[in-house]
Amino acid sequence: MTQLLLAAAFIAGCSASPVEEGAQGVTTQASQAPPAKIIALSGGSGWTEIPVATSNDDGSFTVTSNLVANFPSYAQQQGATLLPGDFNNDGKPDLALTGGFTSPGVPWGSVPVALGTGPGTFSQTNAPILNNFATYATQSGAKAITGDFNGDHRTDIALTGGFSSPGVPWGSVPVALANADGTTFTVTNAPILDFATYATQSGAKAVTGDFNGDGRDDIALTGGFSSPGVPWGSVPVALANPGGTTFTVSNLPVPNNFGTYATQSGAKPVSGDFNGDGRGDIALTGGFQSPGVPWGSVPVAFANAGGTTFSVQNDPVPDSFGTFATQGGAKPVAGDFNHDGRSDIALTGGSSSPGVPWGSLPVAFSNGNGTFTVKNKPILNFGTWSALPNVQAVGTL
Ligand SMILES: [Ca+2]
Ligand SMILES: [Ca+2]
Ligand SMILES: [Ca+2]
Ligand SMILES: [Ca+2]
Repeated sequence: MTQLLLAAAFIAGCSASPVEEGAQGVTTQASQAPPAKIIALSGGSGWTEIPVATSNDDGSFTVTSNLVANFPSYAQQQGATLLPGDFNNDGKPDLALTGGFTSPGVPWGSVPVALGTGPGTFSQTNAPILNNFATYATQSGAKAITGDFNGDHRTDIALTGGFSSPGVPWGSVPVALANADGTTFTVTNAPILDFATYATQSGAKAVTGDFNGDGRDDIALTGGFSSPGVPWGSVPVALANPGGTTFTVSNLPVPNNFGTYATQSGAKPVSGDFNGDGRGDIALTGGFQSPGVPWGSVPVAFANAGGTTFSVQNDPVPDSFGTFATQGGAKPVAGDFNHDGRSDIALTGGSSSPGVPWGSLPVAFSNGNGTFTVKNKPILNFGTWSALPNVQAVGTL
């Protein structure tokens, strides 16, 4: 299937402009059907398509892979990070890229966006972005995350964890708020002193979610060490203020060793609303309790009212999900894959042994109380594609 993608390169190159402009001219209204829950891939060498796995609600996925002008090649450029969202609020999943370099030392000055046009199809744009946002996205430590920070239902992009120079953390959080077209952004860069420093500490990973349920997405950090060997005992949270450009920061203790689990080898945080109460939560997968011994559970920190404290569950997860999550290349992707209002966790990119990619896609469907029901259905090519070098996977809508 890789060869098919490669063979299509010439077709994409010849037809790029007409396809792109034609698709952009279509202005359909949002479908009333429930939004698809998809996992998209990008970044594979030579790819000219965007592979998409659309959930069928039962743990199986329908896989498509369609040509998209330019975006797949941008995704292969150095530093490019794939981001999910619905940037124009039409109910169709979109993709964006930040952090790339045009050539060594020359950051992009734009944000490539692939707007969803239908099941598994996209229309590519690449509009300039101002105020150094594209440069910030390439600075040391910078990580791009997406969420609707101003609550207008269009996905926005924020950056955390960057250093303005060696040893000097940013003191601000750059935010790119999506404009109505979903392809251009309004950039701000307001101060957020302590939080910006926390985000640069060893091990810190940022996730987004609406932790206080006010309709604006917020940013949380887990996995950090306050000093070598000393895991955080808290979860720093930056709650988005009205307007989505400034944040109110808290840093309150988190119970039941969640802060320690988040620092254990292999642990990866993923955010979603795992109990369907309207507030974002944080789950951890992929960790080892000791060398060679994968977790047999999924720790979940459920946001309490207010969004600054969490209640932690750490219940056993069945069917080897904990082990799968530790296998080479496995990455958790959150989405509501069965449309029950609770976020679930899928694993992509794993290999059962070196050079043997999974032929299935494990999904842990949240039961809402910290436990999960696991499915692991065949998904042949998608498993192979997602395990290829440099491929990034994101879940959206
Ligand atoms: Ca969209
Ligand atoms: Ca927004
Ligand atoms: Ca919020
Ligand atoms: Ca929740």
